[in-house]
Amino acid sequence: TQTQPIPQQIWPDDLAARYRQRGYWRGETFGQMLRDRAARHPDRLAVVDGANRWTYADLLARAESAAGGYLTLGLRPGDRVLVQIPNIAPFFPAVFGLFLAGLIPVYALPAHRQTELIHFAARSGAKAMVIADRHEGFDYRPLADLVRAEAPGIAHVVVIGEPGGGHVPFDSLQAGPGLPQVDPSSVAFLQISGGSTGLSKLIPRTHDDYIYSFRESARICGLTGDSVYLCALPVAHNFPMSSPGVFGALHAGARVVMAPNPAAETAFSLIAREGVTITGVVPPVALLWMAAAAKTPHDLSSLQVLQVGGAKFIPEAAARVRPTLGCTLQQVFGMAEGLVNYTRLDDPEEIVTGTQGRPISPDDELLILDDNGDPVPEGEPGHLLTRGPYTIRAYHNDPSANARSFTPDGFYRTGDIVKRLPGGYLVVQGRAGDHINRAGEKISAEEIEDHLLAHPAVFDAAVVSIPDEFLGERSCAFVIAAEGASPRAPELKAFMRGRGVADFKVPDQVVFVPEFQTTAVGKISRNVLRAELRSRYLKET
Ligand code: J2J
Repeated sequence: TQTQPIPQQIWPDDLAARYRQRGYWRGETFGQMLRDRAARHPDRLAVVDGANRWTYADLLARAESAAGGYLTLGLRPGDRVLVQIPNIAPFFPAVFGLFLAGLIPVYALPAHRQTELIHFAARSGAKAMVIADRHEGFDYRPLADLVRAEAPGIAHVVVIGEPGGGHVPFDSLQAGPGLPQVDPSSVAFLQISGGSTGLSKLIPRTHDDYIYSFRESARICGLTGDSVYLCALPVAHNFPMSSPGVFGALHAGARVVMAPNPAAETAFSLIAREGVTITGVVPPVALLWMAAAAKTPHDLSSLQVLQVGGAKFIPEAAARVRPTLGCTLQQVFGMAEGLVNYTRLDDPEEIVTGTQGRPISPDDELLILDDNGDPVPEGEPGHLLTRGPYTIRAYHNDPSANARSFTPDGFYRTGDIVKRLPGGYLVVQGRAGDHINRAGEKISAEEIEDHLLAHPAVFDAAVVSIPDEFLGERSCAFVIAAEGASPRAPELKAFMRGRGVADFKVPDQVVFVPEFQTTAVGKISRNVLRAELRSRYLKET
């Protein structure tokens, strides 16, 4: 099943017809979008990083070379290609090249390591990888070699920068004889899910649905050809990619500035130098920026909008954005599976600081249900389910996750507990599922438990989220040592790193316990156990 083509039709015919008829899906592909922008304003700057300043015409020319080169390597339209590229300008020719060639990027984060990458490669049936040589002190080429050794479907590793042995230099890719027609209703790429249970799932997004989401986001966020968007979070994240993110900026004919990291010093100097007008960050980054701006004055006069999302931004912090940074706050509550909510730029202060916004589309259908699946009264908290013109109907190649995460009539169970205020504004109250939202990075408790259980000195492990003033939540692993063993926290952390997982998944804290006391009799669910451990920990500290 791994190399099966991606299914074409994801929405039922009647809904697809409605989304087209209402002008949401316009039959445009990523490739056409770039060609059109390059034709309309070839000399306008499209993408800037520390080393490059490329116009829309430059970007198209580089993307066309890449597209031809990928096909010359033997890749065929519909093939999946694992992409692990940090915030550098060549991200754009690399992925637009894939789009133009009808190839399907699978976006990994720079933080992912071999265990995650091998899973993405296997689940997607990837035939190639595109990576950067090094970034922020890490060499991605040996990592790609590890992945290739375990994922034999990967025939080529294309490297931006110095290729190293056995790899294809990105700069050697040459335009070829003809590029395929790409169907706008087909899957354009696979995004990675935050991962609520078990391993991350692959999210199939089509040209039609994704372009709708960022075109409309760009309008809601006031982007024009004069806007300058700073990409401060890792570009492969759905938020900086599409809300409105880098693609929304390019759709609007604006300029994208790539920040190598979200540190205040990095971001502030780019804001001043490039005249950045809008950027998006997670709450801990917003807190750091506010602290840095309060300490030393910086020229942030060009910045009009700071978007904050990915995790809950508390009202007290939200209220400090304008006084400290001098710009409008926009809260963003979104998910890579689809639905995105924004506070609007002209909303009153109490909406902007106290809610996580309202949906993009009039055709976003939202249900807020109690534990029995019945609608809650207006203003009461409940489980959020959604479907609509840019929310997926199924994960790629994952029947058991699909059975859990979608209702028979196609609603996605977000796992979020929200309440809805008059006007359709949502307030996020919490999560039903067992994941840790660590500074916007979603970590599955089950995935981490499975890694810890692989250690011979661990008898049992339960991973829970603990409130953290700065990160929002941090991860805490409760561990029962195996008979006769006495593992230490640093040893277990080093063990997890050695297994090749993203560093943000390594537990922040390890607490050794003799047993998991439970009040319930018999076998209890992991969810109940985690809830008990969490409340016991919070009581004791
Ligand atoms: C509370 N929880 C939030 C918020 C997301 C835009 C913005 C964010 C994401 C994202 C995204 C939250 N307050 N403001 O894809 O396009 C939590 C919810 C949600 C989960 C999705 C976008 N904003 N969350 O964060 O796929 O629990 O997408 O279901 O990484 O993050 O995570 P993810």
